[in-house]
Amino acid sequence: MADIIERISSRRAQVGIIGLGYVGLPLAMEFAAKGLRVTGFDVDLGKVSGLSKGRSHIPDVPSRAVAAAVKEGRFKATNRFDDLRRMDAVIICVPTPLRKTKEPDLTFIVSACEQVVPRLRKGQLIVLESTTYPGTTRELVLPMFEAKGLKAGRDFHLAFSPERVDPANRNFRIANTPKVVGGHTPACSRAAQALYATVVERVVPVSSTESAEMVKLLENTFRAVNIAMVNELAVMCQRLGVDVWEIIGAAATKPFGFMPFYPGPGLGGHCIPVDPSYLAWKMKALNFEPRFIELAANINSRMPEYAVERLGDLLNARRRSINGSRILVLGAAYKPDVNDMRESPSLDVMKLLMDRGAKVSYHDPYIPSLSIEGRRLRSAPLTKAAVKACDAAVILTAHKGLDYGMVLANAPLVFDARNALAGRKAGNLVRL
Ligand code: SAJ
Repeated sequence: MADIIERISSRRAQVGIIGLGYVGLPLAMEFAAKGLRVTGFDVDLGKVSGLSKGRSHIPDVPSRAVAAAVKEGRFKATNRFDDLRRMDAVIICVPTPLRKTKEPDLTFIVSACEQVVPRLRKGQLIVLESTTYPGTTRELVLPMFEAKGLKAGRDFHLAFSPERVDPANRNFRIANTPKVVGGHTPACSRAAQALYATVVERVVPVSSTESAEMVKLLENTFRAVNIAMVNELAVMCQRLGVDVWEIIGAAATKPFGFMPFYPGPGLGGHCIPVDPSYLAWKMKALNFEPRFIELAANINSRMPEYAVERLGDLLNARRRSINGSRILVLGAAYKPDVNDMRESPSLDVMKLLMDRGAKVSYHDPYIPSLSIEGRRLRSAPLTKAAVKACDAAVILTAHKGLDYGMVLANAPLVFDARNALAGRKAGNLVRL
């Protein structure tokens, strides 16, 4: 089995990546840039044909990088999973969403593994990157792979390595983000470490696949819980009549023992609102009540309503009601400077406003159109006329580059739920 390490270090290894999304495609490009031949596998024929023509569908991956890798034969995209047989290493980067019941949805992992099983052969290394509950690799993936009689650690290698891709992050890319790796056996760990050492500056081995799975859940539960704490702090500060943004800003001057998080109209994205629920589900199956996770989810999920209640009070103070008011929402994406709306609290806020009879329009340079309960909206140009015509402008996602000063100068009321207008004071400006 040492062969795979030799093939990796001599750059003769072929790397297969299943799932060419915001995790898989950047990873494929990194391996290709380091001289390994990469085959990307995806069930989405649109993605496969676009990539084959050198077109990227991931904002963080320029099309010119894809086109060059395809042209030089370092990367190819396919939906022919039989090619998995030829891979020395296979990395599974498929989504792990939640079902409506808030339970883990492992269908993508299972179908990816079902594609691997008939092609699994001696000498291969299989790595799961999809965020999942501790035990998934050992309890679900391993039996599928060993069912044919091959043994992990002897005939093939199996590892878990959590993805740490942060969309739109200009400072931390794959190469300079340490990569945690947990092998099913020490030999599996060595093989996985050798693989990732070709693309990241620092590989961080941990003792098992469960440890690696749990590291990722700690990272993202840490964020969800701390964001919930400052969201609750925002409600407290409102009751106390103090400015939560001032409080956090001042606390953040503490050079040790503090890390600022900021309140908002809710918690979006496909990681932070989702990952802790995978841990909660596993712990409840072990008869353990994950109180922190559930409390954080409860607080975070109530923030859209809280933001709408606050706006209602502000309009009421101006002798207007939400019903019939023209509300201009700024920012539909789940976080600044991305074009992703998954779990975006902005959508929850817009729906709540519509349910209360508001006439809602929105502006988001990253989101040209969206639909809420079947109602299609297009991003309105952010003009002085549009701002003057609304009864309130509501900042829900603080994209860089928007002219918030123009909004403040022209809107009758600005409800700034993200402190986009930090430091500004005006009679028509109210913060969350
Ligand atoms: N949010 C707040 N207050 C905060 C920080 C975030 O309300 O102080 C909200 C955001 O508006 C967003 C949601 O939380 O709606 C998630 O924001 P995020 O900054 O955590 O962004 P994500 O979802 O892209 O998280 C990713 C994660 N990366 C991976 O899972 C590999 C996370 O682990 C990273 O820490 C995070 O990026 C990051 O640091 O930006």
